[in-house]
Amino acid sequence: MGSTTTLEADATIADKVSEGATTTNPEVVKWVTEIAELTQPDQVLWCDGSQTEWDRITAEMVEEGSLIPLDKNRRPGSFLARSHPGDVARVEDRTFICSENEADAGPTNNWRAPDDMRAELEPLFAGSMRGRTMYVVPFSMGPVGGAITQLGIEITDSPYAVLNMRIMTRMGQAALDGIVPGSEWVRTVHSVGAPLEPGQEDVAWPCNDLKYITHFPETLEVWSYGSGYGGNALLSKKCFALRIASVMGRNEGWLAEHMLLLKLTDTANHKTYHLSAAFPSACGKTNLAMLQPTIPGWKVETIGDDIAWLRPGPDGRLYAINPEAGFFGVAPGTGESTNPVAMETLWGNTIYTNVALTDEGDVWWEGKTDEVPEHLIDWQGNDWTPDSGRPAAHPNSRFTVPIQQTPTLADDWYGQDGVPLDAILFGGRRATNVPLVAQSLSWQHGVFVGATISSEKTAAQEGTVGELRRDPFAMLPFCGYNMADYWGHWLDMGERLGEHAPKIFQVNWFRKGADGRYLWPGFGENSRVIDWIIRRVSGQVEGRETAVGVLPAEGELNLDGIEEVETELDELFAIDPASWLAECELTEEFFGRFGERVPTALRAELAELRGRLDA
Ligand code: GTP
Ligand code: SPV
Ligand code: MN
Repeated sequence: MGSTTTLEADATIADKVSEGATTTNPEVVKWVTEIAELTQPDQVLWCDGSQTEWDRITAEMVEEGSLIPLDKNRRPGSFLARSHPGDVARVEDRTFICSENEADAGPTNNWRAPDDMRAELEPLFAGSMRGRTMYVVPFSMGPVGGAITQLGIEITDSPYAVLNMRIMTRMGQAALDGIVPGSEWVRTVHSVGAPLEPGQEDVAWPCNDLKYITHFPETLEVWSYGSGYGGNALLSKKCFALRIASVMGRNEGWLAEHMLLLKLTDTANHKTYHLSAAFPSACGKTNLAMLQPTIPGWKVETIGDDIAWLRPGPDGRLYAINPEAGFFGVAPGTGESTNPVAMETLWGNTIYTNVALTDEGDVWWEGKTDEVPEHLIDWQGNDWTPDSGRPAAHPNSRFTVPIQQTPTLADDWYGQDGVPLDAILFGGRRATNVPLVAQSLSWQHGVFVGATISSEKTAAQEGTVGELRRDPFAMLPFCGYNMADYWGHWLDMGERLGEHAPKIFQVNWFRKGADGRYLWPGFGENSRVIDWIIRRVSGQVEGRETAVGVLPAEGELNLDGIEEVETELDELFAIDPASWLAECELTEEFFGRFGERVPTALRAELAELRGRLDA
């Protein structure tokens, strides 16, 4: 069990640590002491990630009314949390990259000078943990000691964040032991920004109207204030593993990506392949990571669903790990028919956020079952019936579940050195224009495709759902440095990998017909597209070259059993030169935002695409 330290008088925190997670690293002790002096919590708890600690924190939260225990027979070890109605998604307009130079943050990020931001944050964090416990959460991203692994500590006053971090990361003593004097590790601080006066009663989901999600890439720090929501509060995730890690990767020659990771086995000859895919938030990563093929001949195993770190290995190939240890997945739309693997994974030990509660003490959300319950308590705690005229679960409601509960988990998730990638997919939600699948003509063309991806906005971030926006590499909200430099880094990676470079594909599960229906059945049927991709990678099919890339040639896409889709194929693969040329205009405008920093290779790709479309 973690040890509690009361911050009083003479003794230092180090003196008072006697059990649980402990460290003799003076750098860590000094930093924790400084943060405690700034934020003035009632007590400091060094977390060890144990079951005992979990049991105690969940019991306290249930007692205080900030967690609802679910029925033990239906969802053992599982809880429901309801957020403040204004704290349900990432806040991109309150997210800042505080690099020394504004140009290093680039035009797609909000920027503040580090000193200015520190000055702005200081009065907010001063005393922000008063009346609360300050938790010190050491964690490892990737297996401790792994070739691509990184370590960090999150200080937080949110027990909800602590529980989620225990699921999402390898948390505890082993991680803390890896943080030795002089080693590189990431310092992250989180406060919900809701200090309690003596005697003041707490609310179920403390947060502050004022929010700051700030990143200091040069000093490897994250400071997050005012929100309890996943991506704003679980600092290992988007803040560290993408925004800070992307900068570390640029400096050290690797890549931090918003990607799922999966393993494919061709069951006839036992050949294995590995694939990663970058889709924007709520655009199908979790679903593809847990794919159940509807065609014979393939076994799919899951390695990761949201973040992948990619690094060239000693043999010159590109190796990938999933640095996380759990899923923070979108609940709505997850059901037996769409994602049975997720449903099985969610048998227990899960924290649900903003889903509905059934009268039996189980959870429900839109799409979980075809049959809609007659009565529920909705995500805001109100009575709900099917004719209430509003969703029972928030569209961005989520589950947090340990990855080790996934029935399809690949052994590779445990591996120290990652898996070699054969193919990389880029995708988005596009009702028009973008074909079901297209292979890029080269690595350079693939980087152009990734750089120019656009997608309809989802509920994963504050803003207007459905609005089309550029989301390069699905990293628009997550790239911690100048996006144009990031494209350059990808081009450099291609040079370095040479003939070992994975093949790059663009996919779109979301194309719609004139009647507004999806043309492609999606979900398990996406295995047909993956099948074609792997047959391209292994040189078994030719495809046909078009202006936008190589598409499946007549008969190459396996449609056995879904012959009715045959009639949609023309529309699914239609390439309208006029609309593509119009997109090229927008791409030129988009590149214009980055000025001279856009790699010339990408401008050349744009010119070549226009040439092919004109031909
Ligand atoms: P983040 O966790 O936000 O990064 O998202 P994600 O990319 O992991 O998204 P996820 O897999 O959870 O999918 C989000 C939504 O897309 C869900 O509502 C799914 O039902 C829907 N979805 C996923 N795959 C498909 C598909 O192949 N076709 C269609 N039509 N919808 C899909
Ligand atoms: C996303 O929005 O891409 C997520 C959820 O994966 S969060 O961790 O909240 O960013
Ligand atoms: Mn994500």
